[in-house]
Parts: sequence; structure tokens; C-alpha cells
Amino acid sequence: MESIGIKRITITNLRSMVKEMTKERTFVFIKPDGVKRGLVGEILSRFERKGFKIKALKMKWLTIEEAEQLYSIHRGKPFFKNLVKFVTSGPIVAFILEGNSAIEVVRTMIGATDARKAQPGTIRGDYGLDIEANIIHASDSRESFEREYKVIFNENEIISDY
Ligand code: FUP
Repeated sequence: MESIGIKRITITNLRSMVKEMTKERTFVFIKPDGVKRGLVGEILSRFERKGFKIKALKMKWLTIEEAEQLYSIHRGKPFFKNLVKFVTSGPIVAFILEGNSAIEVVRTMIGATDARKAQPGTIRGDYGLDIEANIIHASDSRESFEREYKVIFNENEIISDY
């Protein structure tokens, strides 16, 4: 009896360890065009229905400094100035999602940067027609995630487990 008990505990532990190991977080924000057009509920709903857990959520109006930090990899590019102007033109809704392969899956769900070319069924493909006003941002790598979420969230604003 005792050995069966030990076996059960081990398999349960193993399952939760594997689940824990495949969990990943990503940082997303709905840009001012998406907020102004009333797409927040629709977009959050897509991610919830897909199975992601919302671990943090915030509406805020970015300062120029915050926008420049978020897009620091594009500093010096011809579109940088307009991009900063655009993302500071109204409030954004930022959130952290958690789930299996979150970074890759969320990037697939948002679609190509140029919303005119984004596949129907993706968020940009369904709601956008522009390369700049393209509704949504999502981290494209673990490195980007680590840098980006810290511009908006403090560690104590991320809900660990529920
Ligand atoms: P993405 O990761 O899909 O958001 O795209 P990028 O990191 O390449 O670009 C960041 C943002 O810069 C885009 F969401 C929109 C803007 N951008 C332009 O305005 N013009 C360009 O030619 C490229 C990007």
C-alpha cells in the first residue's frame, strides 16, 4: 500500500513539474488605436479563451520616456519618432499572459507587423489596416519580455498563482 502511495505522489509531482517547466510569460499591450476603438474586451477575450492566464493588467498613458524605453531597439530608425508619438497619443492597456509557449503563440495570434498583410484570424489581420496603428504589441523573445514588462509593471503587481 505504502509503495503505491509513493508512486502516486511521484507521478503527480512529475506532472506538475512538467507543467511548471512549460509555462512561459509574455508582455502585451493594446495600443491607443485599439483602446480608442473599444477593442480591449474582444482582445482580452481571445487570449482568455485560448487558455492564457492574465497575471497582471494595467491601463496607462505612456510617457515619452516609457515609450522610448519600450521601443529602445528601434531607436534611430526612420519610424522611431512617429512610433513614440503614436503610442503616447492615448492610453494603452498592458498585461502579462502566462501559458505554454506564450511568446510564440501570442505572436502568432497577433499576426504580421503590417496589419494590411496580417492573416485573417489574427488580431491585426481582423482589426487593422496600418503598419503603425497596428492595435497590439507582444514581446518577440524572452529577452524582450524581460526588458519590456519592467517598463510598466513592478514585481509586486504580478499575481503569482491562482
Ligand atoms: P512587431 O514586433 O510586430 O510589433 O514589429 P516591430 O518590432 O518590427 O516594430 C515595432 C513597431 O514599429 C510596429 F508595431 C509598428 C512600428 N513600425 C513602423 O511604424 N514602421 C515600420 O516600418 C516598422 C515598424
